[in-house]
Amino acid sequence: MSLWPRKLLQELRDCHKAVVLTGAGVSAESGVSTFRGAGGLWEKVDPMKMATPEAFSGNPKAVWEWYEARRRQVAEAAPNRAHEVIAWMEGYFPGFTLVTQNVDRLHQKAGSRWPLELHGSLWMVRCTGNPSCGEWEDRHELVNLPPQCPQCGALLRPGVVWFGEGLPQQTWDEAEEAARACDVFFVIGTSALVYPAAALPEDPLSRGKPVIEINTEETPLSGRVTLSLRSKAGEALESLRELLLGNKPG
Ligand code: BV8
Ligand code: ZN
Repeated sequence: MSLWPRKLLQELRDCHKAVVLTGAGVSAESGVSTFRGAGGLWEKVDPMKMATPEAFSGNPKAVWEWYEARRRQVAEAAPNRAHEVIAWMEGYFPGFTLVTQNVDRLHQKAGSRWPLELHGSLWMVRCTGNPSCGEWEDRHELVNLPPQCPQCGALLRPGVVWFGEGLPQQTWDEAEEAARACDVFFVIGTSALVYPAAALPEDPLSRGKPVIEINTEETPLSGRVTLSLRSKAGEALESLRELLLGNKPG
């Protein structure tokens, strides 16, 4: 019995503009820690003590050490089947937008060309100087923590969006625009608790468009979407690709 109803498969084959919103659950099968749930990052660390501007200004070294540990974990990680199928979807659907809350850049490693990174990236650093020297990609091991800006000597901070901080405006605007224009919306591997990202499915839901959730657990969205698959992202997406390519009867 297929996870994917035949009628929905036909709608997907006829779809013009697809949007995929991903969360940490998509990277779980790559060995990258999620935030909530068993073994999640927030089990060991209070987010308000590590993922806020106040936490950083209060103890920049501790915050940097936490982010460095995550950078190291991610640097060893390889994209998994979920990332690969999502990269494949970019070429399958005539219009496709990937919106991610993830900061690990595994989507890019799997070949996704333009993920909208709502919460920034572990590989970006930003000068806290006033005025700031800007933000840039930094992929090497940061030795002396907290690192200093090579231009002005001010502290560098991780280029991620912390609680209480606004999302990058243009990235958010593009994500909202894609959600408003899509005719199918996938929500994959997110607890759908963090706003404003968690609000993105509202528009396609209000327009009666198919909203498909893939998650190993129930979320606040599960009872409201067209289809909520209780499955690992890699498995469900691999079976979807096979069905859309016609390898298996739907
Ligand atoms: C904003 C940093 C306004 C980067 C993150 C009180 C104080 C301050 C703010 C607020 C407040 N109350 C509410 C808010 C708003 C707040 C918010 O939503 N809080 C929630 C918790 C209530 N939002 C904000 O603060 C945002 N900014 O509102 O600013 C503003 C506006 C303009 C100008 C100024 C200010 C900022 C939000 C971004 C916060 N930064 N992280 C980092 O360190 O990584 S959030 C953090 O949670 C991560 O970034 C992550 O992206 C995000 C969401 O988590 P998920 O990705 O969903 O991961 P999670 O572990 O939760 O879930 C994984 C799921 O996968 C689970 O459901 C699991 O079942 C599933 N799963 C597991 N394995 C698999 C699987 N599914 C499929 N397959 C598997 N194999
Ligand atoms: Zn600087």
